[in-house]
Amino acid sequence: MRALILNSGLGSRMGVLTSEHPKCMTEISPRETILSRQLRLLADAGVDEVVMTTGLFDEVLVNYCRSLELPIRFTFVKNPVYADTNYIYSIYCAREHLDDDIVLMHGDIVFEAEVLDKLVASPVSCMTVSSTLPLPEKDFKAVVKDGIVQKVGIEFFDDAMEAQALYLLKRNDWKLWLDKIVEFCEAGKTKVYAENALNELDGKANIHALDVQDLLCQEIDNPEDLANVSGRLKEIENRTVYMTFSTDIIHGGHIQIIRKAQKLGKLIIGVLSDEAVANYKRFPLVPATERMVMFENIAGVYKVVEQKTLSYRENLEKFKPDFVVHGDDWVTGFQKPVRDEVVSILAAYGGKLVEFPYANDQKYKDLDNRAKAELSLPDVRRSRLKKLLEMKGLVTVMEAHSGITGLIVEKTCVYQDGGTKQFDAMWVSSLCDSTAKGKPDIELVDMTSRFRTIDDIMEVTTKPIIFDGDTGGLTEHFVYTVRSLERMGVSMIIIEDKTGLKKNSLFGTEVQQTQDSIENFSAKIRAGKAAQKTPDFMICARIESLILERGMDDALTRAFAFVEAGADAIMIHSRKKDPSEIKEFIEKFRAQDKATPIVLVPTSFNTVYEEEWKELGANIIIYANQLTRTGFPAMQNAARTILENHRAKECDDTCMSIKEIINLIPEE
Ligand code: SPV
Ligand code: MG
Repeated sequence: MRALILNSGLGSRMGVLTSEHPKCMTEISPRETILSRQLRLLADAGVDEVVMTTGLFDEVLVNYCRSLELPIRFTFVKNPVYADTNYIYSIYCAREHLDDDIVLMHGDIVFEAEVLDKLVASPVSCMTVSSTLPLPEKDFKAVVKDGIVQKVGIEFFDDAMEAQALYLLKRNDWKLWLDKIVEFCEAGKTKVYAENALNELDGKANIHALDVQDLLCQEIDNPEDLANVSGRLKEIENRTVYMTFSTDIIHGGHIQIIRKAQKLGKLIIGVLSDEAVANYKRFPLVPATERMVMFENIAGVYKVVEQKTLSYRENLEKFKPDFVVHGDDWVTGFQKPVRDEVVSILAAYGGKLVEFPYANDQKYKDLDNRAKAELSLPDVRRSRLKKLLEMKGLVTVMEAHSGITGLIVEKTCVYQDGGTKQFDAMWVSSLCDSTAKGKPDIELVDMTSRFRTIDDIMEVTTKPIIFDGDTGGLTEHFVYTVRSLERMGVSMIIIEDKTGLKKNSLFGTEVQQTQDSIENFSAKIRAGKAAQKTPDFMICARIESLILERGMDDALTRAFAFVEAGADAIMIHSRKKDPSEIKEFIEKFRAQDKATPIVLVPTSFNTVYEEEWKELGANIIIYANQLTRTGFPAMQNAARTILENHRAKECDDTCMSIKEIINLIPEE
């Protein structure tokens, strides 16, 4: 596709403005002339070849075009008799260069980018018309029948629409018109409009009316037109456009949509905060501050701001952009509530949502998968728990004891109030790991087997892992456990201050359990801290004083001693339904220690909401066994139902469909 721009005219109605250069070089804004704007928009629309007819001041014009340094190849054709002919003859002079689809425009037309984009995207030949503007007395009007332009001229008023000499002409349609132009010129009819030749075709050139309504598309004939258009341009150039990005890599698809958005106005980019990204898709590989810098350095981006939540509300109310741009992928699915909110906020102040087709390109998906794969590497995974704690203050953790339960924790996501929520990390529980193996929770399942479970989970997930290390075993063994876990990419081990044959804490005092001495346990923590190789790995000391009914003071004394010994976090446990003792512990601990993370396993005391725990000063909430406790009853029920019914049909309704299983476990 190439453009044909007609610039042979004298532009005499512009007065002194055209005394030294052709009309197309008239300034319409502090930075642009009619022509430089046309050429820039053509280049942006992908038109890289321009045939330009010239006349008076042709040298000035040629030099000017070259000085613009646009990615456009020019062919200049001078109409030698420009003063005595109309542009029909200029086209005739240029005819050898026009065997292509053509964007034809007069050199004095100013239009906004959307008009040209619509024109260039049209699958059929078309002429820009407006159904909303009044019919001009002396300018072009198009007679339109069934959407097809029949006649163009200043004399038609019936069935006519305001029209501008801005066309897209598909090669075959254009050939019909061009042949007529040649016929006219060779018969000496050179002082008429090229449209007079078109009118002889009576609509056979198949030029459709492209209704651009109130979009700017206007010729400049005189100084009044110039003032009017310059005013419109100022208003257009002050329009703002808002887009949100959560990506940590910028690829061609992003640049494409940014370029489209920039055509609508000054582009403000909202970079989604780390916390919002972590909740909404996955932990960001690049922090928000750096992602903002990335976008600031894209040419033509007007402003970059942080968007704290998935909801656009705060930034839309602050910046009141004229447009919000998004891919059309959020029309359905989990982002729909966010979109609905955007639509209603825009409606309140007259903004507009513009949706472009989503670039569902495999190569971009592969890029994202590569980034995701990086999150599962040991170093990257290990360090993320600390980062999440810093970022969110409260981290939620769900139990996983196998690849499939790991995947459930990895992928389960809920959409609430225009936001998203997913678990931050996984807990490899001794109770659930033992139960899955049909063994009691008494440190019977050995470390090799526990590591195997971690490996199964790690192979299919990316989220950080907290490992239930029971008592940690002998100090001499514990140091090796620390190093092995660290090497694997586990983020934290929690060890409890008990010795001898460990029993699950939820038995409480019903079974014989021995609490370790503060000295011994502190020594174990110290040895573990000395053994680890990276600053990322965390050792959490779990205090069993409340479980074993040794009192609050004992719990607190131990907590402070273990922090002193180097513990990176404290877990306080209780098996009471009433959360009071846990709340009391947090309050008393926080009175002296504001920083050390507090870990809770609210299995028994399960009535408190996460937000309240956060306010009280807790930092990690572990849902320690709910997948195990819901999964196995469902299995027992299925087994019983089949036995009772002597067939599987009755249990079918309670089964996950094969399709769901397949989706849960994708093939790589
Ligand atoms: C586990 O999940 O194995 C735990 C937490 O240690 S609890 O069962 O509450 O002791
Ligand atoms: Mg345990």
